[in-house]
Parts: sequence; structure tokens; C-alpha cells
Amino acid sequence: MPFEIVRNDITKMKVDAIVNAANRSLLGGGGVDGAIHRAAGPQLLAECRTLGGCETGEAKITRGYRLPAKYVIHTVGPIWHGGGHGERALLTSCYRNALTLAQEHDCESVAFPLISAGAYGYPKDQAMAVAVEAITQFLFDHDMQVYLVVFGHTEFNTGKKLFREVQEYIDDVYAETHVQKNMEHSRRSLWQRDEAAALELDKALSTCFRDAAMPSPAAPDWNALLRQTDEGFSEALLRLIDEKGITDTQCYKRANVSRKLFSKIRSNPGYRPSKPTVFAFAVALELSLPETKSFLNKAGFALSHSSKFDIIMEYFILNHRYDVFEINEVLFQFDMPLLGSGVNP
Ligand code: AR6
Repeated sequence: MPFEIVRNDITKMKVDAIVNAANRSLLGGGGVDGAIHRAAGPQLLAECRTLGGCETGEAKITRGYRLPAKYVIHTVGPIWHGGGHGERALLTSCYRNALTLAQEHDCESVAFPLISAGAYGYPKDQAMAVAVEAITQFLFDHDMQVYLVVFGHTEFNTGKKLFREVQEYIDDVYAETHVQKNMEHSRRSLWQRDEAAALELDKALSTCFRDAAMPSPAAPDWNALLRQTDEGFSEALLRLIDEKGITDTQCYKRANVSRKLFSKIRSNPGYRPSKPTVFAFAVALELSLPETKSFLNKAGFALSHSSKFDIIMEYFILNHRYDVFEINEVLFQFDMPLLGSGVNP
């Protein structure tokens, strides 16, 4: 998965480079800066002394010394002065410059903290939005594994309204499932007590559901149905990419799936993806809910109302919100596996 939000201490990240939210002197400080210097040891400060500081929005690179990461990329975020002093553009350039530097040093994986979101006072939700936008924009033209490392649950209060809406949807679906289960229970106990009455009720219910849910069916296209039953996940994916008129690259970038994984799926007709990977492609292809269900079937999955993960995905698909990064932010808040992660819920 090219872009991932993780909860961790950045000094523990096993990546080619970690990014430090430094100050213009580059001579250490508190927060993540202090943690990185403590973990890397005094040689890091010695190398930093040779760099002559760094301007806000710029980035400089050193070795990682005792850190698991090979490099530290030091960048200086803007101090928050209310948002009207070019803070957003400066913060964006921190991410862009750090990523460019990482690329120039052949880094395949980079981890960022939420720059400026601590001592420099940038509102965390806005700092997160800038980070996600800058990183995803970079990843549209580059192949790299990028992590955004957040520190504990309190870090995360992004997309509060969206989070609330998704939570309400989950509650509604759970409540509905509960009502259906209760109805089933009453029906069963009625059967035990009064068979004739239960038969009457069943008849009434089945007519009512048939009228409501079954419009007169059009004759099915058996050839198309048979063709699609035989079709595996990989074949269905390639067909849908053609049908939607997008390129392979657009598809795997929108799905937040690496080129390597996409090639593997492409070349292996029997490939069995994880459920989040199927959803990631469904989102990239902007499938409707029925299309998503049939796509899941190709990979041997079904959409279930007893799975919170599935309900969250249903919410986004029903509302045509096909931004994989927005979805991942919400999934992350619910402690669910992220799209493209390959981890089953
Ligand atoms: N791993 C990941 N994230 C962390 C860690 C960690 N170990 N420690 C803190 N954070 P800040 P700034 C988060 O204050 O706002 C320094 O003194 C933290 O929760 O470290 O850019 C420099 O020398 C917050 O969300 O950086 C500068 O003077 C984010 O990292 C000044 O602070 C950034 O918080 C820079 O301020």
C-alpha cells in the first residue's frame, strides 16, 4: 500500500528515511525532534551542526545513525499564526521537499510525523488534511511507500463530521439488523404456539415483500451471466478497467495499491485478494453497491451487515464517496484495516 497512516513512535519505523519536524537551527528541540535526536545518538547533532540551519518549508538530509532508518530528513514546518500567513503553502512545501529529497537518495519508504501539529500549533485536523493531500499528490507521479505516523488516539480528530455520519450509519444498520432478528424470533415463537396464525402471517409477509422488493423481472441475459460466473477476480478487474475507460495506472493509484501487487494480480488469473483489496479496487472503479457485491463474489466474499468494516464501506459506496484516502482516514479512526493493506478485517 503506497500510503498508510499508522500509529507508532516514528523513531521505531523501519524505513529508508524518517522525517523530523525540526526548527530552523536544526540543533534539536522537544517533541518529535527531541525523540529522534535521543534515539539516533550524538552523531546526529554533530552532522546537523555542519548543515547551517534550514529555512521554513525547506528540507535537509542526514544519516540515521542509531535509528533503524538509514536517513533523517529534517524539515521546518510553519508556526501557526491563524492561517492567513501562508502556513498552508509552507506546510505543503515541507512534504514536497522532503519527498523529493527522499527520492533523490533512492529511498523506497519514508515516514512522516504530523509536521507543525505540536509545538508549532497547526490545528491537527488541518495539518492532517495538508499532509494527506501533499503525499497523495506526490504519489500520483512517483512510486514510494509513505507512512504518516500519528502518535496515540488523541492525535486524530480529523473529519469529525464524516466520522459522526459513518457512526450514525453503522448504528442504523445494526439497529435494523437487530429488528429483523427480533421479527424472526417472534415468528418462530408464534409457530410454536399457533401454527395456523403463523402460516397466515408468513403468507401476508411474503406477499408484502414480493410486492415491495420484486418488480417484474426482465428476462436475464443467460450468456452474460454464465460468462461472468466463470470469471475470476483478476479477469473481472481487467474487464471493469476497460469498461470504465481508465488506465491500469490510474486504477491502482486510485486504489492505493502498489504497482507490484497490481502486476501480480494482472498476471495471475487465480489470484485470491484480501477483502480490503477488493474494496480498494471497487472504490477506484467507482462501482455501485450491486456491482461491488458481485465483484466481491468473484473473490469469494460477501458484503455482510454483521461486519463493521463492510458497513463502513457500504456507507462510502452508497454515498458515491470514492476517495480511498478519505475512506482510509475513517477506517483508521475505527481501528479497521485500511484499503490496500492486504489485511482482512
Ligand atoms: N513519533 C511520532 N510522532 C510524534 C512523536 C514521535 N516519537 N513525538 C511527537 N510526535 P512537534 P512541530 C508528534 O511539537 O509542531 C520541536 O521542539 C506530535 O504529537 O514535535 O513541528 C522542534 O525543535 C505532533 O503531532 O513538532 C521545533 O522547535 C507532531 O509529532 C518545534 O518542536 C509534531 O509535533 C516543531 O514543532
